[in-house]
Parts: sequence; structure tokens; C-alpha cells
Amino acid sequence: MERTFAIIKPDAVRKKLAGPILTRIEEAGFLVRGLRMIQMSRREAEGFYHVHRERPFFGGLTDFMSSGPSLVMCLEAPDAIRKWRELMGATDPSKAAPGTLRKDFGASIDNNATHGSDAPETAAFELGYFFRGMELS
Ligand code: 3AN
Repeated sequence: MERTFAIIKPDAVRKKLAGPILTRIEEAGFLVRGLRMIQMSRREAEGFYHVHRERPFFGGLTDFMSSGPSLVMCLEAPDAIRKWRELMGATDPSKAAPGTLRKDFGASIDNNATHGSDAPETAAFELGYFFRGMELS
């Protein structure tokens, strides 16, 4: 079993897509081990995305991520990190494969509905950033 960190981003929560996305997550075989609704501060979003701090889209990205509530989650499954990225689809929804969450629910490369860790080290950092050990079942 493996755990990964996932977010249902502010665009999806605003559009009332949290329910449909959670259904797809459970139907795909993930166990939701932790789940919380938060509104990130600008500073918290900057810390979370620190690896992107030099990128031109950093300001827009951290504005967007702190623009409203989002759902932060710990998802568990065999091969969860790869499997969750596969279910999300490509970063740009217009390039995402049919049947993926970003294809079905994302609007653009910045409003792309979901986030997922890209490697075990990232998952460990991101889970630890938003959850205390005792909050995960
Ligand atoms: P992913 O979330 O697919 O791993 P990353 O880690 O490359 O993608 O990018 C982090 C986030 O930054 C993306 N989810 C997306 O919202 C945003 N992003 C990435 N590239 C761009 C871009 N060229 N323009 C605007 N936002 C971007």
C-alpha cells in the first residue's frame, strides 16, 4: 500500500464538483485516509509550491490556491502516487486523456481541478505540510 497527497482545488470546490470528484476517487479504488477543507493563506500556498517559486506562473498559482476553500486529502491504494496522477490526467486539461478528472472537470492549466504528488519524497513533504500523523487513519 502507498499513500499520496491530493487536493480538490478552489475552482472545483466553487463549481460544486467536490462530491463528483470524491465519488470518482472512491470508485477508482482509493481509500480516503484523511480529508479536510481549508482555505490556504497566500503564505501557506507559497510554502506548499516553493519548488515553483522561480516560475513565471508562481504569483498567479499562489493567488488562485488561496482564493477559496479546497479539500486536502490523503489517498491510499497500491501504487497510489502513479495511479492518482493517471486518474487526474495531464496538467493542461485540454491535453488530458478522456475519462480523466482534469479532462472532465478542469477548465485551464491553472484552474485544473486537482493536485497530486509526483514522487514519494513529494508525497511525504506534502502530507506532512497539511496533516499531523494523528489525523490520518
Ligand atoms: P502537476 O500539478 O500536474 O504536477 P506542476 O507541478 O508542473 O503540475 O505544476 C503545479 C501547478 O502549477 C499545476 N497544477 C498548475 O495549476 C500550475 N501550472 C503549471 N504550469 C503552469 C503554466 N504554464 N501556467 C499556469 N499554471 C501552471
